[in-house]
This record gives sequence, C-alpha cells and structure tokens, in this order.
Amino acid sequence: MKIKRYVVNNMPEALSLIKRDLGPEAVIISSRKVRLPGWRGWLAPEQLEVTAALDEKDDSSTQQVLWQEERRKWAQEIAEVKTLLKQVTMAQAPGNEPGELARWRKLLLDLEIKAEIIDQLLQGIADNTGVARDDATMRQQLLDRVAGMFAPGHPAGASARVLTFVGPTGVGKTTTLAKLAAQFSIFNKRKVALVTLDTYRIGAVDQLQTYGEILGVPVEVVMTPKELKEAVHRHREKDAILIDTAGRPSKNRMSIAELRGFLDAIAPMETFLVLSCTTKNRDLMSVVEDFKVLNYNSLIFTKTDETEALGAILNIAHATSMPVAYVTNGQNVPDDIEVVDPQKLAKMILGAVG
Ligand SMILES: Nc1nc2c(ncn2[C@@H]2O[C@H](COP(=O)(O)OP(=O)(O)O)[C@@H](O)[C@H]2O)c(=O)[nH]1
Ligand SMILES: [Mg+2]
Repeated sequence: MKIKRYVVNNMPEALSLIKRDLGPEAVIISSRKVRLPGWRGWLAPEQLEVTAALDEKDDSSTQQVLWQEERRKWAQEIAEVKTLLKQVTMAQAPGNEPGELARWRKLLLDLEIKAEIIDQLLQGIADNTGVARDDATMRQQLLDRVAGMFAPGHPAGASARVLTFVGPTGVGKTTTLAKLAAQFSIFNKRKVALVTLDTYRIGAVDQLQTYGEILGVPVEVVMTPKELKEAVHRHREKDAILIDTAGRPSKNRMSIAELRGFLDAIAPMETFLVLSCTTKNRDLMSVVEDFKVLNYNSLIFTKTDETEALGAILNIAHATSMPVAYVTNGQNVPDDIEVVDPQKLAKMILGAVG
C-alpha cells in the first residue's frame, strides 16, 4: 500500500495533489487541521493535513477473474439445462428430433411399425447430445431392441402332438398346414394325420385330400366335435395330428364360438393363429381380439413375400405377447416356410433399412 501525507490550505488543493500522485483509485484515510510549528504557526492561517493511500494490489483485475469464473460456471450450467430440455422435448415431440433420428423414425414408419412401438425403440438411443449414432450402430441397436420385443421363440410343433390352425379366410391356413405336414412326415419322419373341420367351402376338403394323397398321410373329415374327438383318438399312435379349420370371418362371433366347441372337445396342445402380412394393421388387431376365445398360443404370419412392410409382425406380436412360430413366404409346398426366432424376425422386419 502506498501512503502519502499532504499539508495544504484546503481540501480541493489536497484532492488535486492526491489525484496527480496516486491516481483516481486513491482513498483519503484521514484529514485534520494543523498549525505550522513555531511562532509563525500562530500567525499564519490553519492548514489541512490529509493522508491518502493507494492499495497497490490490483483489485479490479482480481474481481474480473472472479467474475469470469462465475460466468463460465453459469454458461456451463445453462448448456447442461439446454441439453436436458432438448432431450425432454425430443421424447415428447418427435417433430423436433435432430435430422438423423427423424430419418430413422421415418424408416421405421415406412415399415408400418406402430408409432408407440417406434417411440419405445428410439427412446434413449441417441447419444447424450441428442444426436443419433452412426448407421451401423443404430441398426445393430434397433435389431437388438426389435428382437427383445418378441416373446422368446419355442420349438414350434416340434413336440406337440395335436396342432390346430385357426384364422380368417384365405390367409393360408391349409397351405401352411400342408407345408408343415410335409416337413414333419418327409424330413422328420414323424407319423402324421390330417383332420379338417372345413366343410364350408366347396373344394376345401379336396384341397386337403390332395395334399394327403401326395404326402401319403391319412385325411379325416369331421362334422361335429364328437367326430373330431373320435378322429383324434383313432390317430392316437401318430406323432402329429394337424387340424385344419374353416376360415372364420372374425366379426362372426357365432362361428368362432362354434369352432370353440370343436377345440374344447380335444384340447389341442398347440393352436396357431394364422395371419397374413398383407392384412391392414387395424384389421389384424381386431382379428387377434376376436379369436382370443380360441386360446391360440402362438402366431404364424403368411405371405411375407407379398409385402415390403413387415411391421405388422412386430405390432401384433407385441400386442399379444405371443411367440411367432413360423412365417411363410410363398405358395410352394413344402418349401416356402421358415421356423423363426426373435433375432431372425428382427432381421426380416428391418430388412436392409439404415
Ligand atoms: N404369396 C403367398 N401366397 C400364399 C402363402 N400362403 C398361402 N398362400 C396362398 O393363399 C391362398 C389361400 O390359401 P389357403 O391355404 O387356401 O388359405 P385358407 O383359407 O386360410 O386355408 C392360396 O392361393 C395360397 O396359395 C404365402 O406364404 N405366400
Ligand atoms: Mg383352408
């Protein structure tokens, strides 16, 4: 600290001297009236003694450093809040997503995967700045997430002895049954019998009988629950009995209830709900509801060869929590059928997107 003392006639004189010597930052630390020493002091007018000081430590620059540090902290905190807000709005308003994530959402929508499922698939998949990862990483993560949404596959029909195929008209029940009958009897060397309840449609019995003849397996046509029970009993030594049903318009509860009467008579081990990938999502949703009374326990999707967008498989499997046992991809018996598991389904649905 620099201290200086002045003896002056008045305060304005002191102030100008202090300013000249110590600069504008100096402060007055004391002032008092004094007389000059000796007899002359008594004759002359009183003088003013002013002591001023200047703190040489540069306070202003220290203050500035502190202020800058404070500002840096604030800026950092604001940035963090901004990122957080961005993530929250992103989750709530898909329209605000960064370009990459919005592009992925569009790709998934094009596959006809439901918006709620897409939300789940994309949730938290971006890095913490809200930017989607690179394509390969995104694709792999989506494959894992889609696979994770499927109920674990089970070796469909591998050991079940009585298998029933239910579902709407024309989805491919009889064709799928024939494909499986061929696989079981030709490749797995299992003893197979076919039973049909489909006596509604002209040609339905013929269709199954033709397959039976080609494969060399017996075909039973039954008209009542009692006949069904007897037919199943007659083939008790078979490894697999595959039961075909008439397609029910899913809105016709009477006919679904009637079918239930047949199934109750035999309590099948495996009931497949057969659905076509070419059916609209909305209609598929009502089919899975309407057929619930038949206690189906796994799903088969047909006609994957007729559409590019297989999102329906995920939508329905997710809504029903049922495993998907098979998908079929063409009219050829017995080749156009595949056993599937969650990983395979994920690859099939995502296809080449990304
Ligand atoms: N493209 C294609 N057609 C299929 C598939 N499965 C069945 N179909 C055809 O769909 C039509 C109806 O099949 P069908 O088995 O009689 O159906 P159902 O009424 O459910 O028994 C037939 O022309 C089949 O050849 C498939 O996976 N892909
Ligand atoms: Mg049929």
